[in-house]
Amino acid sequence: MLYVTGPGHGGPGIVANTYLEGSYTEHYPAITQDAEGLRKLFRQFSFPGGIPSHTSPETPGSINEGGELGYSLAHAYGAVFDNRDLIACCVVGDGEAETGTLAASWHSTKFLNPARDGAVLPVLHLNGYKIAGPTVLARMPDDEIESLFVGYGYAPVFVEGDEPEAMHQRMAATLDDALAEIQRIQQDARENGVTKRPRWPMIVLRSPKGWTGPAVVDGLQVEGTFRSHQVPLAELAENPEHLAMLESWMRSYRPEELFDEDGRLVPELAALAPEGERRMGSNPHANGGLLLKDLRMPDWRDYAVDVPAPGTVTAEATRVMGRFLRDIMVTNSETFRVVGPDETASNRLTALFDVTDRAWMEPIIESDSHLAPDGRVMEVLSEQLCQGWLEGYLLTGRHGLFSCYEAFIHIVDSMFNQHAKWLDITRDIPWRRPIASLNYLLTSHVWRQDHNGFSHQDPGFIDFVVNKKAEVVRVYLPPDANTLLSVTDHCLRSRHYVNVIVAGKQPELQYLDLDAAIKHTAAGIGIWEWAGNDQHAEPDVVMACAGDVPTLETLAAVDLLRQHLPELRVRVVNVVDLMRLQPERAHPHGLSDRAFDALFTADKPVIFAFHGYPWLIHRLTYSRTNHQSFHVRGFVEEGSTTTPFDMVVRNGLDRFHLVMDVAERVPAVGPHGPHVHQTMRDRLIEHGEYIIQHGQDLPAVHDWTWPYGPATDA
Ligand SMILES: Cc1ncc(C[n+]2csc(CCOP(=O)(O)OP(=O)(O)O)c2C)c(N)n1
Repeated sequence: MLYVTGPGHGGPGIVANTYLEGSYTEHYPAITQDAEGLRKLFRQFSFPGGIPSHTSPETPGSINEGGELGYSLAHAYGAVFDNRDLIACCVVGDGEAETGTLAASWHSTKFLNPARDGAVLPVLHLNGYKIAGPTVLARMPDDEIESLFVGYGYAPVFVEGDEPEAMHQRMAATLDDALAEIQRIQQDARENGVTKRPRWPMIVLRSPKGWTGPAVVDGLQVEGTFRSHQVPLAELAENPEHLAMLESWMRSYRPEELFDEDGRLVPELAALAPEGERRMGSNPHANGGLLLKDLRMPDWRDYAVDVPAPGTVTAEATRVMGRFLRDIMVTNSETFRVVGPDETASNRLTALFDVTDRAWMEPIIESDSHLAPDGRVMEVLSEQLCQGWLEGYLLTGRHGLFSCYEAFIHIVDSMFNQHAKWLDITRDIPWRRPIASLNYLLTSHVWRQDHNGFSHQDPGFIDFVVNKKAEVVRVYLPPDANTLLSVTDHCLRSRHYVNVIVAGKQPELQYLDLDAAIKHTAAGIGIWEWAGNDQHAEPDVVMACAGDVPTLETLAAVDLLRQHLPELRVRVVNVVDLMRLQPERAHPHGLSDRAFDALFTADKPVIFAFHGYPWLIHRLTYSRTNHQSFHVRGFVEEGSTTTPFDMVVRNGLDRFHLVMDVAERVPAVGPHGPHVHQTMRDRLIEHGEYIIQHGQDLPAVHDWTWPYGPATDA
């Protein structure tokens, strides 16, 4: 049984109980089970260098950081998927229940298979208030609450009152009934097969906020009101009356009956707790790295696309990746899931449906496609729910991938934030074991949204990701299918990171054969010798690129440069691992200044075509020797419903603008500059005329391929 506590300040509940059962002291030996240990436990609470007032990574038995409310129920469900013997009891605060993520999470039962998965027992705690006002749910009458949760598919049972003794008995009996019902549901499904979605039990607990705390403080009612939130008695050092109230409040729990003279819990109470791993603070599911096993991975090389010469054949990178994921799904049929907001097929990971379906416990009708109770692809149109489920799944020791439209991954910015913090903090907690990385595939990206337009165009998630500690974030921009395969393999084997992979799903030119892809992704950044002509001297210009579309535009620009400025020495540098751009002191993947200067030169112009917002490249490279020569082009918020090439034109990332940059900025171009510039300007005008007439890109653009033959001939 896993305990997940959602409400704002439920943290002390789990800290206190893990202390009483002994597991806290095992994790933190300085917090001994005697008066001295008790003192330390109390003193560290909400104190500098101590522990926060909500559950946190330091809390034994917790997989939920309770600071940012809303994720407890999604985490609980994520934890029990494929964990048939696990029950997660999840207390949901009525304030927390107002958040969007929590509101969506109730629907998780539609994806929970009682034969294969464990169960969640939600306890909705209607204590009436959040920080400063009433909660929406608590002011609803019981009949409406009942209708709401029956509508969500639960069988709610109410435990209501304010008399502690009676309430304890009622709660204990209700818990027994709920657990018996869960077992009955599971046994039925496991013995007779899954026929329909069960009506899972849940508990609605109505109790006063600040229950058993000080009733009235300074003439104001506190117990049972919002005033009891967090700190019911303030300024204890200066206010002897408050101090006396605190003492009588604490004494009301009769500690002398609970602890012996040395401050140890009396034996008959200590004996009530379960033993060993059954204790809430010692449950290995709450320290998932203990249970984590490597994925059984097929060899990604077997899925590689044949690339006889760079830039001549096309493939859909994510479709190729889908075949790899399909076989990973087969060999890891209980420990790997793919989540996404209804986009697995749209993102072309369709091969997954050769071996599994979308998880679905609702009725299935004939016209449906790939739905089944035992499906392993988790699709729900709530990015938050996808994220929360996957986090819960990973935190309990399994593996997964979240595939999402690039623009809409922003919906989970804050959840990513919290997860990255969790990873960061747990790196320094010795008893927490590393978990599998959280892997994002961001596709349907900014540069290929021909019909959807501006709403679907935003490459900014990676800007946000790189704010996080370098130790826990990685960003990859594989330019083609083989590099995507290699990056995927790497990410799925990694531990304790957030990996963001940005890759296109449309048919696109392929550049690297298997051998070249292995080398390029291992290095993360490198000169594409076959694309440049600077083999025997310093280049006059470095054409750098990161991302599939910028790589295409850069190579097409290099082709134009070869035609119009054949004397110009051009170097092409491609970046797969964005973190290579940072100095080694800033990120573990960072290049040394020497290595960076060797690639980008100390003083030559660098024209950098980037998938995302240009400022990110400046941010990552600002301290490099040659930074003042970096001219970066990327998405500058010029979104539209237009042709693929027009999108890059509008943002100045196209081949013609890149050549114009060279003409303007590279001294070696000399007097040819204005002429080349004008030729490119004319091409842009032709492009504009053509798309208005034909609604599609010029054949010379659309059908462009790399004309210089196999890599070895370049
Ligand atoms: C997403 C989010 N918004 C706001 C807050 C600030 N906050 C902390 S506690 C709290 C009230 C929580 O109420 P509830 O979930 O009912 O918990 P309880 O009353 O049991 O403390 C709020 C709004 C937060 N922690 N997270």
